[in-house]
Amino acid sequence: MADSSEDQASAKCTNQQTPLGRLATLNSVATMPPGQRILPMSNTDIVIDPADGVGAYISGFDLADAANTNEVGVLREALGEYGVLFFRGQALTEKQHISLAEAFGDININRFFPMVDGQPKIAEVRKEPSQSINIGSIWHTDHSYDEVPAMGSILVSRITPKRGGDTVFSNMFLAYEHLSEGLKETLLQLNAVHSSRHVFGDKATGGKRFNNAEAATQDSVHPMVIAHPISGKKALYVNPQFTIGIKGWHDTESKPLLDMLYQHSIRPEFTHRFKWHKGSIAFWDNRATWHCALNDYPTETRLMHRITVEGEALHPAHA
Ligand SMILES: O=C(O)CCC(=O)C(=O)O
Ligand SMILES: [Fe+2]
Repeated sequence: MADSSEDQASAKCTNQQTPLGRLATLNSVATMPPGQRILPMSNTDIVIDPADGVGAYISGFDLADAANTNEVGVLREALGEYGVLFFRGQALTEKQHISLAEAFGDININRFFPMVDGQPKIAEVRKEPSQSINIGSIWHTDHSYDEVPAMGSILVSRITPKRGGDTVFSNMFLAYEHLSEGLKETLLQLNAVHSSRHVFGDKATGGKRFNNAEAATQDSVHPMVIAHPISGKKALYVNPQFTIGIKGWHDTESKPLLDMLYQHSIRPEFTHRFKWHKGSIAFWDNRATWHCALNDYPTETRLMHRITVEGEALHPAHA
């Protein structure tokens, strides 16, 4: 999430790289563009409207009620297919936010993030005008430094700047799919090393926002191409923030390949830029996407509440 070391500066997302994606609204959902799916459910109609690049806009579903319905499976399946689900016009209390996350699995209490007062299950992602660095400004997938990375996070907008503060997502299914057959075959054989030390450890340069620097000691190794735990689709699983090298390769060998993959993975056609409004929610799957938070609202406060859901061990994809 945070940090802005020189090496990583090029991995920051900027307004220049990220043209405003299609901003589907409930109105545009009603026009039913091609590709849209309507899944009739017991007491509601969930509409899944695939976004450009990555993700899908979901309507016809009240997230405040998620824990009491049997439709969670539809959303889980959509996560495995589209990587991130965008919602508009939701009004979740903190308690409902927690119940929603618990409907998908156990909550992972992030050891580094500050928490919301009185709500240890909710992490606070805040930037005040007095702070120059924001959280998540370098492309990343959360928790890849853990041996069992978290499945995903549900991010709720609490204070939204009048302008700016969008989040950009990138599609790791498409990133993999659009590599050459030769490189795909090579990557299927490789593992990468991920770490939290340089981001959350005591030598991190990202400011004093995070807790428990002494807990940033763990490195983990994951396949460079995973079989997505829900959909089984092949996804590229390295990221500019937390991946520190290819296992068994010298840095001078792995850096050029990783840099190439990083540039490739943020091609505009693989990305979607989500604009936050009151009531907006994004639920992303860490195994299928990267994200990156724009830092373009210097005089305003932005406050998001994030709950992270536990994941499962990752397995390599096979040819
Ligand atoms: O604030 C955002 O848009 C995303 C921040 C981030 O990287 C995260 O919460 O994991
Ligand atoms: Fe993040």
